[in-house]
Formats: sequence, structure tokens, C-alpha cells
Amino acid sequence: MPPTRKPDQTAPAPVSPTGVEMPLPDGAPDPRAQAGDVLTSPQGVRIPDTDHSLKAGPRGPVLLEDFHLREKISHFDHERIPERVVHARGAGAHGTFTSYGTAGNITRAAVLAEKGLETPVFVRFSTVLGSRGSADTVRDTRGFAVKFYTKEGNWDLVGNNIPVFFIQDAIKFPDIIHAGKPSPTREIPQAQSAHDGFWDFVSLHTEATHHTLWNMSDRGIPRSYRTMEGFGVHTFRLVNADRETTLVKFHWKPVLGVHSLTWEEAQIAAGVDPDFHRRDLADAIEAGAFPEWELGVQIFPDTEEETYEGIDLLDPTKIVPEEMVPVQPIGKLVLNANPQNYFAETEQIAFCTGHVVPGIEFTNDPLLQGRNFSYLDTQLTRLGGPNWPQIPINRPHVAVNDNHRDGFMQQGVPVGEAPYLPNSIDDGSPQPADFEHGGYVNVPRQVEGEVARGVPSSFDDHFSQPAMFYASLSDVEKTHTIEAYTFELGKVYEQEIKERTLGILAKIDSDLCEKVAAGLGLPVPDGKPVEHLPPSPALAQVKPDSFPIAGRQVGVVAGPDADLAGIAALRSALEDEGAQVKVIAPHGGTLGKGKNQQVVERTVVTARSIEFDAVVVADGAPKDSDIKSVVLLQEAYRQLKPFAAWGDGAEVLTSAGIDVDGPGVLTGKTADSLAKDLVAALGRHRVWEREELVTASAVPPAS
Ligand code: HDE
Repeated sequence: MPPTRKPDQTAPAPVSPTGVEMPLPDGAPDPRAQAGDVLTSPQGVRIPDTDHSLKAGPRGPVLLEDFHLREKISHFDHERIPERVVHARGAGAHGTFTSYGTAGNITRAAVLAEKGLETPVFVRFSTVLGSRGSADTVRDTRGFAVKFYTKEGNWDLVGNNIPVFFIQDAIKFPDIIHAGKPSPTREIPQAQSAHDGFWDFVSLHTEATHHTLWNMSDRGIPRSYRTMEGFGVHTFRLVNADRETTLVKFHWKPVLGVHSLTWEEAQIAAGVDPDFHRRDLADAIEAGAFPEWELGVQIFPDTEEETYEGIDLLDPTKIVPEEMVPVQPIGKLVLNANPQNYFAETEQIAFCTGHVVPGIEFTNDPLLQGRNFSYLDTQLTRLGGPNWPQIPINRPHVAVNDNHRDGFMQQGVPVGEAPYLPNSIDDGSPQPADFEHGGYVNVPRQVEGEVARGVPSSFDDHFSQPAMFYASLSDVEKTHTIEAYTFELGKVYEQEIKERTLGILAKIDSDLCEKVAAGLGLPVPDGKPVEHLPPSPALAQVKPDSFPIAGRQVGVVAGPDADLAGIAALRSALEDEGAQVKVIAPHGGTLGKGKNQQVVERTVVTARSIEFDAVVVADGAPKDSDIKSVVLLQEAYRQLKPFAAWGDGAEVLTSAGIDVDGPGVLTGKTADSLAKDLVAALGRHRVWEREELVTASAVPPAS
């Protein structure tokens, strides 16, 4: 008998747009479930041997009549679909969104308005520039796309982790992406902006300045998808039950706080673990440390000017500081299940900005208007035809009766004679729904103007908001931003491009401009910073606040003679807070016996600094550490991670050149005595006080 395989997934219900499925005889399994115990062909024929092709004799030619060979190879030949033009590299998860009901007065969309309503969601995070196989930790914008399967149809909020965009008009999208993608001649560099093309474009097209500055700040290298903010970017129009409108900007606030990698971590991870963010998301969910965000809105009156205190709400290169208009929480997102199949779910999900539900409308933001065309259009090529809404991950969780018919890969078997309206043959069905019956009826909007390719003059200010953003950063973040510009421009060949960029930086901040110029060895250009709004503390991510440590990784260096009871105690204290402990030892397997036995999760060969948020050395850990352990400790120290050591574990730190009296190094006699302080240190993300001591800055001081 072949071994029995019991797949945990049940067959997706084969529902067609008209709600009719091809009837299978009673008890017949759905072929799409891949659920039988015996290997078959796609036609259900049982296959005796899938390892050898059918030949005329063991040394003879392969026979064309081998239908199993042909079907197997042919299906394999067509396994790939075109990757996304942008945001090709991504990771996703299932979850729920629960409304607080606080938006009930501004929108009639039940997903936001009904207190306590739980709506299933699928979220896909992504990088923008890289191909599907590129590294997760490159410096880039991250996508934050949420599909809400609401009871009024699907709503897609397709946002980013940066609240502004490079361009103000969708017509420029091919230009910025062609500039950022690898050079068309050699197709390098992959997934990064540190090249002439990108800097050529953004230095000429100065409306990109704000977004570029965010990319060069620590926001461009998030620690995890779980520690990213998300933004809807555009201003949307919400409509309540009385058909009153307000303008809003959407914000996702991570419960774990906003936290980024250091540049060193990002670069090491890109080589050592290119799946760093993807792994982190899946591991956290599997461990029960479910990532959470609050959805909030900034609310603006819907006036004729569509501006707030002089800030044009239709300009996607502008934000409204939270100090001027606070973000009001309206619901919570929890990601609680990993996809079962990457391709079927994460790859095939199709987001469209045009997917909105009654109560959520668009504004005239020219970027948003263009996106509404692009996303629908791109799915036709990517998913091979117009029936992609029938793919399981894309199906709405409500009845669909759209009169759409035929096309590639039609899965439904529609019934009825009249897929048109009006009709009398099918009793006039399906009936359009008016406002009272939940129809998507637009709020009337006046539109008039001269036909021209114009831009409002309020879009012309390209520098005051970047200047405000830079002024709002903490000192540590400013240093990192200076280093990022110096690195990226240091990779640019054309002198003219570097000079042009320095000219832009001069308008933002003198210190930024001078230090980058010094790093590049170029003269500081003329020009002085523009005036800007007061700094917005909400924009800085390094703050004294403390955050939950769920899903954080703590590496414990140990060996056969280590205090295993101490490790067990520390593990339990950290796990109580949702953090995870990984024991690192010279060899794999287990350490010790009995109740304190420890499984070795990482060996000295497989461990690297980047995967730990804190490093602990156990009492009794080997003193004759090899070079890999020393590298691990030194890197983690440089990356400002909290350290702890108990008993003679401190000697291991000292011999690796780490000052045990330095900031963020906890020492004590027992593991117990360290746990509380270690939890507190992890909650502050990094030991920022150490930055000055360890940064051999890549940037020489400005003269
Ligand atoms: Fe996108 N964008 N975009 N974009 N975008 C796509 O759609 C496009 C923009 C964003 O995980 C594509 O299905 C145009 C802003 C995310 O599947 C494509 C313009 C923001 C994702 C497309 C923009 C985004 C995409 C490629 C200028 C943040 C990944 C594949 C008007 C608010 C969604 C696809 C996922 C994907 C077009 C600008 C976010 C080609 C024309 C602004 C998160 O349709």
C-alpha cells in the first residue's frame, strides 16, 4: 500500500461568480484539493513509477507515448508566472481586523464603523525594486498591502511604510521605476538604489526629495515587518450614513514600536539570510507572537480647497504632522496565520486601489487616480486573464453576481440565459442596489476645469517637508541618514549627479549637506536651508519609550559545562514575555541531561549576530572561543544590542574585547538576577548610549 497522506487543507469550494459550481457526483473528491493517497496523473489515472521514463529497453530511446512524462514536464514548464513589475519580493499572512467603532460617525463602511466587527484580512509586505528572489534587507521602501474581506465586498488598502511618494502624478511612475531598477545594460545592481540611474532621476526630479530622504533614514531598513508603520499615503474621502464627507489619511501603528536594522545588520543579512524579514514574520506567527497594528486616521474637513493649514491634501509628497492633526485609533489588525502555500496565496493575491466599499471614496490625488487604472491592468498579465478574482485568495467573502462571463481559466459554470441588464428572460436579475440597499453610490462631486497637463502651484514646494522631516529625527537617526547618503552617493560614478544631490541637501540642512560633501570629498555647494514647519517628534523613531518584546530573539552562548539550570530559568522568564531563546554552542544536539537539558538551536558555525536582539553568555560557557564566536559578540556589540552574562560568562565578553562595564552590558551572579533588566533593555530596542563609543563613522567630520 502506498503511504497515506492526510492533507490538512480541505478543498476550496468551487464557487463561480454566479454561485454555481459544476456538480461532482456524491462523494467524489475535488481534484483541486490534491487530497488522494495515491499518485495520479492530472486526469486521475494511477501512476506506478514517477522516477523513470518509458523506454524501449533500459538503454533505449524514450517513447513519445509516455503521457506521464509529458504531463509532468509540461506542467512544470509553466509553473512560473510573471513576477510583479514592482513589489515582486514579498511575504504575507492571514489575520483579522477588529473595528473599534470609533469611525462610525465618519464612514458607513461596516469594516470601520461597526464596533467589534471582525473582518478577515490578508496582508502582503514587500520590497519595491528587487526581483522575487532578491534579499529582504536592502535599503528600499516596503509595501504594506491589506486586503479586507468585508461583508460589503473586498477593500484593498495598498500602502507603504513611508507616508509620501517619489512622484505627484502617476504618469511619472514608469520613469522612477526605470531609474531605480537595475541598469538595462548589465542588469545590476539588484534591489537597491545605490546607483547612477536612481540618483540621476531623483536629483533632477526634485519632488522625489521627501521620499528619498525617508529611504535614506532608518525607515529604509526596517528590523522586521512587525516593527514598521504603514501609511495609505493618499488622502481618501470617507462618507457616513448621512452622506457627509471627511478627508482622511490612514496610518498603521505597530504595537511593537517602529524599529530598524543598522546598516551593518542589513548588509550582513542580505548575504547570510536573504529571507530575514520573511522568516521573522513566519516564525513570529508560528510562535504565537502575533504581529499587531492599530489602524488610525487623521481627519480633515472636506473643504473646497482640499488643504489643511496650507498643506495640500492632494499632494502625495506631503504629510500633515501628527502634532497638528493627531492620529485617531479606529481598529486593530492581528496577523495570526501563515499561508499554507506561498504561490497560491502570497503570490496570487491581487491588490487593486480601486477595490473600495461603500463609505470609502477617492480624492483627486493624481497619483491615486492613475493607480486605480494600473493595478487592475497589471493583474491581467500577471494572473493570465480576467478571471483572477475567482482565485481562492482573491475571492470576496460575499455573494458575487457580476454578469462577467467567459475568459481564460473560467472556474464557474454560470447558469441563466441573460448575462446582461436589463433583461426579462431571467426576471431582470441581478438587480442593481441603490444607496439604501448598500449600493456603492458616489457622493456627487463637482468637477470642472480647463483641460491641460498642469500642476497646482501648491505642488511646487519640494523641500520644506523634507527639511522638517530631517529636523525631526533623533541625533542617532541623523547620523545614520548622513551615512546612508554618503554610502549611496559613494557608489555613483557621475560627479555631476553627486553635485546636483548636494545642491538639494543644501536646501534641507547645512550639517547634512556638509557632512555628506566631506564624505564624498566634494565642495559644499552654495545655498541655504528652506524654512519649514516646526519639527514633528512623532517622526523620530529613536525615543525613550519602551515596547513589548514579543517575538524578540535572544542568543545564549553556552557549552557542555554551562549552567543549564540558569539557562532554563532565563528561558522561562523571557518566554513569559513572548521572547524566544536560542542556545548557541560549539556543536549541535543537546547539552546536559534531565530537566535542564537544553537543545542547541544554533552552533557557532550557524549563528550570526543579525538574528539576535540580545546576546547572553552563560556561566560556564567555553572560554577558548573560536574566531566565529568572537565575531558574533563583537558584531552584536557594535549593533548596539543588549548583553548579559552571569558567573564567569563575563570573562568570555572581556576576552572578545567587550567592556563589561560599558553601556547595555548586564552582569550578575545568577541568570535570575539578569532577566528583568534584560527584558527592559530589549523593550528599548537598542542600547543607543553605546552608539558614540562604537561608531567608527564612515563619514569624516565636516571641516
Ligand atoms: Fe504601486 N503598483 N503603483 N504603489 N504598489 C503595484 O500592482 C503603481 C504606489 C504598492 O503586495 C503593481 O499588483 C503605480 C504608491 C504596493 O501585491 C502596479 C503607481 C504606493 C504594491 C503598481 C504606484 C504603492 C504595489 C505591481 C503610481 C503606496 C504591492 C503589481 C501612481 C501608497 C502590492 C501589482 C502587493 C504594486 C502601480 C505607486 C504601493 C504595477 C502606477 C504611491 C504595496 O500595478
